Amino acid sequence: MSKKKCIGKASSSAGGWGALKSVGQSLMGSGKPVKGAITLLNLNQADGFDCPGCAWGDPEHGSSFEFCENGVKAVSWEATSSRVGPEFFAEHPVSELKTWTDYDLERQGRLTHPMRYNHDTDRYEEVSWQQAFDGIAAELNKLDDPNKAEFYTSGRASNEAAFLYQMFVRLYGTNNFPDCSNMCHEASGVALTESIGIGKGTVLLEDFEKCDLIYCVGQNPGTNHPRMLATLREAVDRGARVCVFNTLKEKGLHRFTDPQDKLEMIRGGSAPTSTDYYRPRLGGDMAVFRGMSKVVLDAEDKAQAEGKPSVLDLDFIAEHTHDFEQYCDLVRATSWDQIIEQSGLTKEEITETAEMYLAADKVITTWAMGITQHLHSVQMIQEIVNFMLLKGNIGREGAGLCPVRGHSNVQGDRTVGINEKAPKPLIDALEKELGVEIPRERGHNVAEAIGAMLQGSAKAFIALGGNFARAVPDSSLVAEAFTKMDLTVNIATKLNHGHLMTGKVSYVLPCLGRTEIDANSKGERQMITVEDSMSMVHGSAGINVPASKELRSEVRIIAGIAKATLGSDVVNWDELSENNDLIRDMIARVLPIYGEFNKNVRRPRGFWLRNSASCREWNTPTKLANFGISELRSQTEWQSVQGQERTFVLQTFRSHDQYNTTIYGMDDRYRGVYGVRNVVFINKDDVEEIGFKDGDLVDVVGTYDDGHHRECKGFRIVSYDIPRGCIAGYYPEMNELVPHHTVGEKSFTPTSKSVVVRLDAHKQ
Ligand SMILES: Nc1nc2c(c(=O)[nH]1)N[C@H]1C(S)=C(S)[C@@H](COP(=O)(O)OP(=O)(O)OC[C@H]3O[C@@H](n4cnc5c(=O)[nH]c(N)nc54)[C@H](O)[C@@H]3O)O[C@H]1N2
Ligand SMILES: Nc1nc2c(c(=O)[nH]1)N[C@H]1C(S)=C(S)[C@@H](COP(=O)(O)OP(=O)(O)OC[C@H]3O[C@@H](n4cnc5c(=O)[nH]c(N)nc54)[C@H](O)[C@@H]3O)O[C@H]1N2
Ligand SMILES: [Mo]
Repeated sequence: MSKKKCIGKASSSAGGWGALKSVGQSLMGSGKPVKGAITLLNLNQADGFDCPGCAWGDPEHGSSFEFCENGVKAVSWEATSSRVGPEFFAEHPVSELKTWTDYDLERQGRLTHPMRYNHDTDRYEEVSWQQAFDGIAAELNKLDDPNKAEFYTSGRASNEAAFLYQMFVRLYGTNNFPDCSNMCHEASGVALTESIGIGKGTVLLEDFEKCDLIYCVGQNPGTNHPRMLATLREAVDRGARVCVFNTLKEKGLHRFTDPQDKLEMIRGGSAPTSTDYYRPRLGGDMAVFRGMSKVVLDAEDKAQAEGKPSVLDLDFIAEHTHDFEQYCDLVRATSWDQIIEQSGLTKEEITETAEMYLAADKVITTWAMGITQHLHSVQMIQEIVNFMLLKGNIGREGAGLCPVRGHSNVQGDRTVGINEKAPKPLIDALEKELGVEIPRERGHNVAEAIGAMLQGSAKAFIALGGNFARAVPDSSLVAEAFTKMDLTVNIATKLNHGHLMTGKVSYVLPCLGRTEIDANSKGERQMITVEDSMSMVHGSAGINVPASKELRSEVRIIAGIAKATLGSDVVNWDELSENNDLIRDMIARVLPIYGEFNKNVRRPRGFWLRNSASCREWNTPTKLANFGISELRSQTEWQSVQGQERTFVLQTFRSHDQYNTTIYGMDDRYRGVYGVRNVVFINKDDVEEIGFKDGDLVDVVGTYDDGHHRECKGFRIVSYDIPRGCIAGYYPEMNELVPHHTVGEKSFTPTSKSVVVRLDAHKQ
C-alpha cells in the first residue's frame, strides 16, 4: 500500500503488471507471509474451493485464478497468518477499536475464539462454544415475540449453512431475513420475477461465446468481476460488439491486459474489452432503453410501410408475451425530449446503439449496481427486459439477461430459502418435511429491519457473516440503534465495525472460511456448495489448516445455536451438523429443483439449476413474459438538482482496493487515486463553477429534510471525467449520506447510486 496520498496517473489498461503487483502485495497480507501461493493453486479446481471473490461463472475449473486480482485478494485476505485472539481483545477495549478504520480492524487477522462482550471491562472475553450457544438461546427465548429478532445473511454463506439457518429461524418463529441481497440485486429479482417468472439471469457462460452483441450496463467488471473482462475481450476479439453504458469511463471497460498471456505482458500490450461506450447520467438508463425501443419500433413501422420483413420477432411476441400493444403505445407516447433530458445521451447516440440491436441476431444484456441502486430500478430492469423481448432475445442460445451478482453465493442463499417473503411452495414443503407449522407472514428486509431497530422494536440481531452496521445507509444512526438491543451476535471470519456495535449481550463467533478444511468430529472432511450468477451449483472444499483449532463451520455454529434455542424434537441438529450430505438430502426433499443433489454436485463442473425462463416457460400469472408498463419518472434525481446551487447527485461505489466494507488498501489504481479514500469525483467544469479547485477539501452534506443531519467532512475534490451534475465517492465511508428511507420502489433497496447532496467549503 502506498503511504503517500496523491492523485496520479491511472493505469492505462486493466489487468496486466499492475494486477500482478497488486496480487504480490496481497499475498504479503498484513506483513506476515501467508500460505497464499499453495492456496491459490486450489482455487476453483474441481476438488478445490470456490473463489469467494465474486459470482461470475467458471469456464472450466482450474484456469481462472491467475488473472483474477479480485480472487487473489479475497483468498489471501482470508488465508493470512495474523490472528485476533483473546490476547488482542484483552489489550484493546472496544471503545478504542471503534476509533480504528475498517482497514485497520480487518487487517489484524482472523478471529480465533468465541468471544462475549463484558460491559464492565469494555472488552470482548473468551467463552466456550456451549456458553455462547446457551447465552444466545436464553436471550432469544426471553423475547415475547420472535418477530423482534432480525436474522441477517451476507452472501458468502454456503447453501448448507443458509438452508440450516432459514430452517432454524422459521422454526423459531419469524421470517425476518434481511440480507445483503436487499441492498444489492433485489431489484433484479423483483423485476425479473414479475416479467419472466424467475428472479435470476437466463444465460450460461457459453452464451457469451455465441452472442453478437453484449450491452454491459451500470457495472465495473475491471474491479468487481475481473474474470468477466476476459469474456468481454474474447467477444470483441471474435467480432461481437460490446456496448457499454456507464456514467464513468471505467478503465477495465476499455482495455484489458491478460496477466496469463506472457507475450502480451512483455510487450505491454492490451486488447479492447468494448467496442462502444456511452455515458448516461445517473439514473438515466431507463430513458436510454426506452429510447432504443422507440428506434426499434420506428424501424418496424418503416419496414411495414415499405412491405419489408419485420425487424421484430413477431412470432415470439405473439406466442410468448403479454401486453405488447400497450407497451408500443407507451413507447410512442414517450417524447424524445424527455428521453434525451433524462438519459443524458443524444438522439443520435441512442439511435446508433439501437441500430446495433437491429443488426444483431443474438444479444445479451448484463447489469449490476449502477442499475439496481436507484429509486426506479425495478422499472428500469423491466425496460431492459421489454427491449430484449422485442427481438425474442430471451430463452435462446447466445442471448439473454445477465444480472451479474456480487457475493459468491448470494444467489444460492436465496434459492435455499433466505427470503423474507416466505415463498408458499417453500413453506409448504418445509412443513411437510418437518411436520410442524411454519410462519407464513412476510418478515423484514434490510430497510424494515433498520426501521424496527431505529424504533426500538427489534431486540435481537444475529448476523451470518457480513458487516451490516457499515454496509447499510445512515450507518451512524444504525450503529447507535445496535447499542440499545438486547442481543447482538456476529458469525464472522474477521473483526469489523459491526462487531463493535454491541448490544446488552454480544457475541462474536469465529467461523471457518472457504479456504479451510472443514472436518466433522470424526475427522471426516465436509464439502459445501454455492451457486453462481449462471445458476451453476458446485462443490467447494477448503485445503488450509484452519486459522485456529477453535473455529467451527457456519453449519456447526448454526446447529449449536438452534439446538440450544429449540431443542432437538423437530430437527436432529447434531446429526445434520456432522454431515453436509444429510443437509443436501434435506434441501433436495424440500426444493426438488436440486434433484439428486449429492450426486449432481459431485460431477466435475457441478450442475445447472434449471431456469424456467431460459426454457421459455414463463411462471408468471399470465403464463407469458410480461412487458412492464411503466412511464419514465417525471424527474430523476439528476433532473431535480438542476439549477440548485452546489447540489449534485452522488453515486457511492467501490474502489479497486476493497471488497464491500473490507478495505484491502487505500489505492484506486484504475482511477488514479492513491493512498486516500475520502474523495469526491466531480466534473472539472462543475468544480470551477462552484468556486473550488482540484484537491480542495469539501464537506459533503445531505439535503433530505427529515430531521437527521448527514455529513461527510473534509473530502478531497478530484476533477474527473464524469457528467456534469453527477458526482461519485466511495462506500462505505459515504453511507453516512444515504438516507435509510429513500429506497427503490418495490425493491426496498437503498438508493446508493442517486443521493442528493450539497458541497460546502470544509469547516473544521
Ligand atoms: N473487488 C471487488 N469485487 C467485488 C466487490 C467489491 O467490493 N470489490 N463487491 C461484490 C458485490 S457484493 C457486488 S454487488 C458487485 C458490484 O459490482 P458493480 O456493480 O460493478 O459495483 P460498483 O462499484 O458499485 O459500480 C457501479 C458501476 O456502475 C456505474 N454506475 C453508477 N450509477 C450508474 C447509472 O445510473 N447508470 C449507469 N449506466 N452506470 C452507473 C458506476 O460508474 C460504476 O462503474 O461486485 C462484487 N465484486
Ligand atoms: N452506499 C453503498 N452501500 C452499499 C453498497 C453500495 O454500492 N453503496 N453496496 C451494497 C451491496 S451490493 C452489498 S452486497 C452490501 C454488502 O454488505 P455485507 O455483505 O454485509 O458486507 P461485506 O463487506 O461483504 O462483509 C464483510 C465481512 O464478512 C465477514 N466474512 C467474510 N468471509 C466470511 C465467511 O466466509 N463467513 C462469514 N460468516 N463471514 C465472513 C468478515 O467478517 C467481513 O468483515 O453492501 C451494500 N451497501
Ligand atoms: Mo452486492
